[in-house]
Amino acid sequence: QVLERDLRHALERGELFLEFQPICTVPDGRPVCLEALVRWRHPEFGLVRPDVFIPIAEECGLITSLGEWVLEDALRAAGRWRAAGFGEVRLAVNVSPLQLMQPHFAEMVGRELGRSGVPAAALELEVTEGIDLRGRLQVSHSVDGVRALGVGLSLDDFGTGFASLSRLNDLPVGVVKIDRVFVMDLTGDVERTRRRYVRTLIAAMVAVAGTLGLDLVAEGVETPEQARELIALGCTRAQGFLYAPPLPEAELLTALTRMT
Ligand code: G
Ligand code: G
Ligand code: G
Ligand code: MN
Ligand code: NA
Repeated sequence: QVLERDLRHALERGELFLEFQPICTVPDGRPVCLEALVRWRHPEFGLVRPDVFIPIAEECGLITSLGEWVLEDALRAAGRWRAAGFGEVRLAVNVSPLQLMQPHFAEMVGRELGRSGVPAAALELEVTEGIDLRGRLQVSHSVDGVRALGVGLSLDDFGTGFASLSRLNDLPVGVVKIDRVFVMDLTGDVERTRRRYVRTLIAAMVAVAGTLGLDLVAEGVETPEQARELIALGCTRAQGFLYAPPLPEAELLTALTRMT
C-alpha cells in the first residue's frame, strides 16, 4: 500500500530519526541506559508511529536495512554522549525477530560496533518474542554470535507474546523488561483481583530475576504511585514518562545532566 511504497524511500530521504528514552535506577532515578526508538516523519501524514511501520517493514523485507540504519545511527549517537562524559550510560536497540533470522546478523552488529568505536559491552539488544522463536537454528546462531561479541540481550515486553519463564533459561538474556500492561494495572481504577494478580506476578518476576541474576526493568512507569509499588515489590530499574519521555538527541545531554 501507500505506506509500504513510501517506506522504501524514507531511509534514503532521511525521513527516519531516533529518539532516546532513559532507563533509570529506582528509587534514585539515575539513567543507566538509553533506549533508541525509531520515528518516521512522513512528508504528508506527519509522524507515523513504529507500531504502524515496523510491521510493514517486516512484511515487505525492509526491516533488515531499516534495522541496520537504526543500529548505525544509534551507535553514532552513543559515541557522542560517551564523548560528552556519559560513558557509563549504555545503549539499548530494539531488534525484530526477523533480523535475528538473517544469516549475517551478528557480523553486521560487529561491523557497526567497530565503525562506531562503542564497546560491545555498552550495547544491549532488545528482543521481543512476538513470534515463536524456539528451535530456530539461525536465531541461536545470531544470539550466540552477538553474545560472543560481548553485547547484552534484553527480553522486551516480558509477560506478553511467546516468551515464558522457561525462555529465561534457554536465551542468554541479562535483562528482562516487564511489559507496561502489568505496570498499568498496579494502581488506579483497577479491579481488586486484577491488581492483586499483577502484584503477585511482578513479585514472582523479581524473585526469578534475582535467582537467575538478571536485571529487571519495569516499563511504562507514569506515576509516583506505580513507582512506589514497583520499588516495594523489589524492582530496581524503571523506564517511563515519570522519569523521561523518549527524547530527541538534541535534548539528551541536558536531560542526562539534570538526571545524573
Ligand atoms: O516508541 P514507541 O512506543 O512508539 O514504539 C512502539 C513499538 O515500536 C515498541 O514496541 C518498540 O519496541 C518498537 N520499536 C521502536 N523502535 C524500534 C526499532 O528501531 N526497531 C524495532 N524492531 N522496533 C522498534
Ligand atoms: O515495546 P517497547 O518497550 O520497545 O516500546 C517502548 C514504547 O513505550 C515506546 O514507544 C515509548 O514511547 C513508549 N513508552 C515509554 N514510556 C512510556 C510510558 O510511561 N507510558 C506509555 N504508555 N508508553 C511509554
Ligand atoms: O514519544 P512517543 O510517541 O512514544 O509518545 C507516545 C505518546 O505519549 C505521544 O503522544 C507523546 O507525546 C506522549 N507523551 C510523551 N511524553 C509524555 C509524558 O511525559 N506523559 C504523557 N502522559 N504522555 C507523554
Ligand atoms: Mn523496547
Ligand atoms: Na516493551
